[in-house]
Amino acid sequence: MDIKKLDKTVLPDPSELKEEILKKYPRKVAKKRGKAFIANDPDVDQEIQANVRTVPGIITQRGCTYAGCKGVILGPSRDVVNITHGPIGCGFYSWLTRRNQTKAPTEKDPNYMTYCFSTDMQDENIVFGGEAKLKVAIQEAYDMFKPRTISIFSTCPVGLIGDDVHAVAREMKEKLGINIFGFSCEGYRGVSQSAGHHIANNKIFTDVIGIAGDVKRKGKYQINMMGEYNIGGDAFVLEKYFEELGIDLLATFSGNSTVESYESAHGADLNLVMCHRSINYIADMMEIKYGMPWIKVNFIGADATAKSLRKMAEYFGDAELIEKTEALIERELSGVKAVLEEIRPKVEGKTAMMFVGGSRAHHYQELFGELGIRTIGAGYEFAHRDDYEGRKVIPNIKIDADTRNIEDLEPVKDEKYYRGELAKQKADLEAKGYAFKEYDGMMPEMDKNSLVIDDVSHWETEKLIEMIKPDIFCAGIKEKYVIQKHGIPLKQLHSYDYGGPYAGFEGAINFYREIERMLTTDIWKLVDAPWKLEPEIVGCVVTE
Ligand code: CFM
Repeated sequence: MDIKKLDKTVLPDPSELKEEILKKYPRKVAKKRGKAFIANDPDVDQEIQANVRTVPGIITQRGCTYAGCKGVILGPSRDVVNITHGPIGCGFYSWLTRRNQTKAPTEKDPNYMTYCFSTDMQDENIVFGGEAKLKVAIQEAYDMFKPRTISIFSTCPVGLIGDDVHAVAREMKEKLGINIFGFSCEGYRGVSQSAGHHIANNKIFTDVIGIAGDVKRKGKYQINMMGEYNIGGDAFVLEKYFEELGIDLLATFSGNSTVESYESAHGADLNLVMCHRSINYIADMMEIKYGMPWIKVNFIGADATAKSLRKMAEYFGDAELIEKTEALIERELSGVKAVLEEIRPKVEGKTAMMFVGGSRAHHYQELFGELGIRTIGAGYEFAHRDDYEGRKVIPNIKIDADTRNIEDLEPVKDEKYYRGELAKQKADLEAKGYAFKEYDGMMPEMDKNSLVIDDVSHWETEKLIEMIKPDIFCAGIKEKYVIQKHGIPLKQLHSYDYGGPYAGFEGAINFYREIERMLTTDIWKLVDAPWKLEPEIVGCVVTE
């Protein structure tokens, strides 16, 4: 069933609009920003500038390397004590208050996600060094919680003063006999949180995955789900589907997960990659070391979910599994279709813009497409060119000093745990046209003349609103109230505005209803930007 039927009228050429926005900048800045600002043409290979430093002074929506490492990748695992080595603000603001949900099987199972651990560095530690304080913090956390794993996250000052978190980790690991490792993920280490993803991927790969050694098989089909962070309970929905299909989910990186589960993730037969940006490194490295292939999936959107489930079943090739998968899809899609028939006529033809992270600005276009809403502008905050243009451009991506700053590991085949039969299965399927390790990126799927903008700035966002006025805007909390004051509803796609889940079929239904609610209310017509009604600054001039 093709539930998408987009209006294919060609959008107007946005070149003038682009000029208008860029002309405010100094010449050099305009030239640089211009390369990140594309009038899309899906039939032509266009290069976008991505993953480069934001021009100082521009208000970006990006986060820091520490945020990507701690907040995104390791944060959602519940059985690890994540210690922020740094001033208290870094720990406080990365406290997981943004709805990475988790469910420990019993009350006795560890769940440290509600806590915030920090060494609370003071001036004195900055001057005389913070290693001693870090050791005390690790000891204290160990005495209190007896966790199986402790990890340490470096913040900016740690890198500046040269504390060796890795040496401390080694010493305390030896002393306490549990797994302890540190991350050199100082906020400034990369151009955005994307660097933090890479750093986290590396350490999880070297220090966690596979350390369980020999593990007994759980069942016939074993998978890992990668790049699914359980925002709003998305992972719970997918877990239900896997269970129904008789698929054993060994580990999810990292929504609703435990570090303990990563230790035996090398037993999977297949890795599913949801957020390509944040986790492709581990997927690639696991294939080299253990032989398990990976496929890109997308569980945002009903059609996309069906396609991804089918692709997974096809990989295993078992008739019974394929039949079960088809039954699940048929049952769920009939529910989806009923809701869509009710909602789509009310919102069809509206327009959306979305500027989010490193994967959602693409994935969520599926859901809007199903509603007949057209995405006329989209971009990522910190993605790389491959997330826009597809993995085919990876060999051509220029390696700059900022990228070189992050280590590229060179894994080798694991003599004991490499699964030769999986590599063979992959080759057989590939011969039949099945695509592995493939991601075409966002731009080929967007309409001609839609705007694609990387690292959109605050100024540009306001201009887009003023000049284009989309019916709905998707971004995060930093943009939300500015946009809404312009009379345009903003749907947060980082925290889901405390709604969700939006993954899978039931998630799609939740999303349709939410968008209907936001688009059909009259409240936005009543909003006028406050500065239009009253002057922002009042002054007076006194003359004699
Ligand atoms: Fe991947 Fe993410 Fe995202 Fe991301 Fe993020 Fe996020 Fe995101 Mo916010 S890992 S790239 S660094 S899907 S935190 S769970 S919502 S920006 S689009």
